[in-house]
Amino acid sequence: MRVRSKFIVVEGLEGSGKSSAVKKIADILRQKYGLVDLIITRDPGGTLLSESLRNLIKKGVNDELITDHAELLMFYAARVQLIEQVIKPSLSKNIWVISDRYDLSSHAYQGGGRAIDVMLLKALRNLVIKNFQPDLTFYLDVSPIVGLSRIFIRDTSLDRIERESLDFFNRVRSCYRLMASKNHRIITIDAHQTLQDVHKEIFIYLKKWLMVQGA
Ligand code: Z5A
Repeated sequence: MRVRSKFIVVEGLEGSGKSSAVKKIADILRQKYGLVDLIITRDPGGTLLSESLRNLIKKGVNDELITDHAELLMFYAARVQLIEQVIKPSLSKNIWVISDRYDLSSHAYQGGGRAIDVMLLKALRNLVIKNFQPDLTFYLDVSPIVGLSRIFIRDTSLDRIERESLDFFNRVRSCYRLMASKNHRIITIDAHQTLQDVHKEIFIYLKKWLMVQGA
């Protein structure tokens, strides 16, 4: 591919189909565009430290309450490590990066869900990641009831965040939708459709976007 490497992110509530969308995007880039230099990663995760933080965040430590601010800082610690150790070095070697979640998740879950002050989130983002943003984000929009029921069918043991209330996930979703409506680099896909239709929409948009990029 002649186009310089890009950073593409998939966002959404649990059960929105992010993981399969990430794989689909990679398949499209490899099979239809012959791209070989491509990695898939996830946030939180993608490095040893970030994967350890991911475990801590999801499982907690015994019964100790994790405060909202401690949780937020763990997400940013995991993210900065992923950016500096994996994402930026890959892009600089012209390797494309596709990530399951990124910074928008903190705004939706910690800002929307936990109601952490937006000024604090912005300050942290400016301090830690500055202007480093994805070239393109697909936001898979699904209602919490549909998303969580898909997850529950897959696995009946829920992690610390998945055990939050429906109100929490409704706030997360509202925040995602609001932010997607304000940013032209975030493409909303209706994830209530069949997986096949979701993937078809992703393909159509990606194809158009790549053409604009000169592919
Ligand atoms: N979090 C945060 O709070 N702040 C942050 O800054 C960041 C994250 C970065 C990460 O956990 C948790 O951290 C997450 C947000 C929070 N917490 N919660 N709750 P995770 O990575 O383990 O969880 P996840 O990101 O939500 O992944 P997931 O549960 O695997 O969801 P998914 O990737 O969207 O789902 P999937 O594996 O693609 O699909 C799930 C199932 O649904 C599967 O059986 C599919 O076949 C089915 N599915 C998906 N789409 C469809 C459609 N369209 N039709 C029918 N069935 C479908």
